[in-house]
Amino acid sequence: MNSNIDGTITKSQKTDLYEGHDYYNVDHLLSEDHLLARDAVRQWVKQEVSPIIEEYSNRAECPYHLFKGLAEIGAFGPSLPEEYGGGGMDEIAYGIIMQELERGDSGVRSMASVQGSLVMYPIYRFGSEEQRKKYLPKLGSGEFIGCFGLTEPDHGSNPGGMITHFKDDGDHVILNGAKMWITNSPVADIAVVWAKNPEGKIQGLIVEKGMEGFTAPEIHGKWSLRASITGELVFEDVRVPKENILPNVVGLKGPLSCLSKARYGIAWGAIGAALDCYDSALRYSLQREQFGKPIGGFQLTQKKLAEMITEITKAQLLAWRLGTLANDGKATPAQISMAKRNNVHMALEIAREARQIHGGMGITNEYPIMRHMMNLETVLTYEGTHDIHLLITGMDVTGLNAFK
Ligand code: TGC
Ligand code: FAD
Repeated sequence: MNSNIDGTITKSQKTDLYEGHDYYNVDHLLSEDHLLARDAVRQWVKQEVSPIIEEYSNRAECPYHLFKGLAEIGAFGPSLPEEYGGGGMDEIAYGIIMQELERGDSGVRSMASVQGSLVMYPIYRFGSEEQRKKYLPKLGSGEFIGCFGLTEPDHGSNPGGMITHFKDDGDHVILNGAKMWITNSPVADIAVVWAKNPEGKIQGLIVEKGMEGFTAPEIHGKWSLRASITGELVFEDVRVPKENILPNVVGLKGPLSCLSKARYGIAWGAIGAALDCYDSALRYSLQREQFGKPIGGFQLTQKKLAEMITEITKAQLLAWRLGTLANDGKATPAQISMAKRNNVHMALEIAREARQIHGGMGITNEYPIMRHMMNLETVLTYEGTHDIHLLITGMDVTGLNAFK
C-alpha cells in the first residue's frame, strides 16, 4: 500500500469518491454556514484523512499530525466561544463537523470529541477564569493535546463507584488511583481527571504531563479504533496544585455533563460512518456484475440498499431535531442517549450489510467497510454502552431506576 521502505507513510493516490446522500433533503433545514462548514471538513477529510487512514489503521498507529489540521478546520469545540479557543458556531454545526470527520474514521472523530467536548468543555464550563486562559487557547489551536479520565479498571458503566481519590496537602492535593481506556492518554499534555475528594465527592482535576508519579502507558492489541491511541492513567502520590482543581462543579453530574456533549457529537458522527459504507456499497453494487448483470439489479441487494438509506434518513432527521433542541438549550440527557444509541447501532448494522454487498472484497482494506465496522464496535461501547443508553431511556419513560 502506501508504506515506504523506511516505514513512513505517504498519501495513497486512490481518489476518495465519496458523495453525501440526503434522501429527504435535510440540507434544506441547514443554514449556509452549516453547509460551508460541512463542505470544508469534507474536503479536508478527502485530502488529509482518506489517503492515509487505511495504512495508519493497518499499523495501529495514530496520525498525530492531524491534530494541527483538526484545529485549523475548527473541529475542537466548534460550539464553544471563540475567545476560549472554540469555533463560536451552533450545535448543528458541531454535529455536522463530527459527521464529516467520522465519515473519514471514528478515531479521527474521537480525537476531536475528546479534545473539544471532554477536555475544553469541562475547563470552559467548570474551570476558573485563570484555568480557561491558561489551557483553552492551547487546546483549541492543537498545541496541547488533552485527555479525559473517568473510566477505571473496575468502574466502567458505573463511574460513580470510582476509587481514584485525593487527599489534602496544604496548597496541593495528593492523587492516587488509575484510569483505564483513555483516548490519547499516552500523548496528552494534560488530563482532565475525575476523582473523589476527602469527603468522597467527585471533582475534576487538571493533571499535567511530567508531574511526578503520573504515567500514561499505552494499551496495545486493539482490533477497533486502531488509528486512535488509547492508554491508562496511573497516579502514584501525584502532587497536584489546588489551583488545578475545577472549582465550579462537585459530583458525578460534572463528568456526565461532558459526556452529554460528546454523546451528542457521536449521534451525528455515526451517521458519517454509515454514509461512507452506504456510498461504497451503492457504487460497488452498480459496478460489480454477476449472472450477467450488476448485483444492484437483484432484489435482495436492493432490499439491503433501500433499508440502509431508510435507516440513514431516520438517523439524519433524529440528529437534526436533536440539534435544534440543543440550540435552544432543551436537549435532555435522555434524548441524547436515545440518539447516540440508535445512530451508532444503525451505523454498525449498515456496515455489516455493506460488507455483504462487497462480497469477499468487503473484508479487505481496499474498501473502508471493515475499518468502520471494527471502529463502530468501540463507538457502541464507549460514552455509555448500547445497553446503558437503553436503560437511561427506560428510566426516563417509566420513572423507575434500573441501576439502583
Ligand atoms: P445518577 O445518580 O443517575 O446521576 C448522578 C448525577 O448526574 C446527573 N446526570 C447527568 N448530568 C448531565 N448529563 C447527563 N448525561 C447526566 N446523567 C446523570 C444526575 O442528574 C445526578 O445529578 P445530581 O445533581 O442529582 O447529583 O448516576 P448513577 O451513578 O446512577 O449513574 C447513572 C449512569 C449509569 C447512567 C451513568 O453513570 C452513566 O452514564 N454510565 C455510563 C458511563 C460512561 O458513559 N462512561 C463514558 C466514559 S468517557 C468515554 O467513553 C470517552 S470515549 C472518548 C472518545 O474517544 O470519543
Ligand atoms: P462494563 O461497564 O464492565 O460493561 C460490560 C457489559 O456489562 C456491557 O455490555 C454493559 O452494557 C453491561 N452492563 C453494565 N452494567 C449494566 C447494567 N446495570 N445493566 C445491564 N447491563 C450492564 N473512558 C474514559 O473515561 N475516557 C476515554 O477517553 C475513553 N476512551 C475509550 C476508548 C476506547 C477505545 C474504549 C474501548 C473505551 C474508552 N473509554 C473511555 C471507556 C468506555 O467508556 C467504557 O469502556 C464503557 O463505559 C464501558 O465500560 P467497561 O468497558 O468497563 O464495561
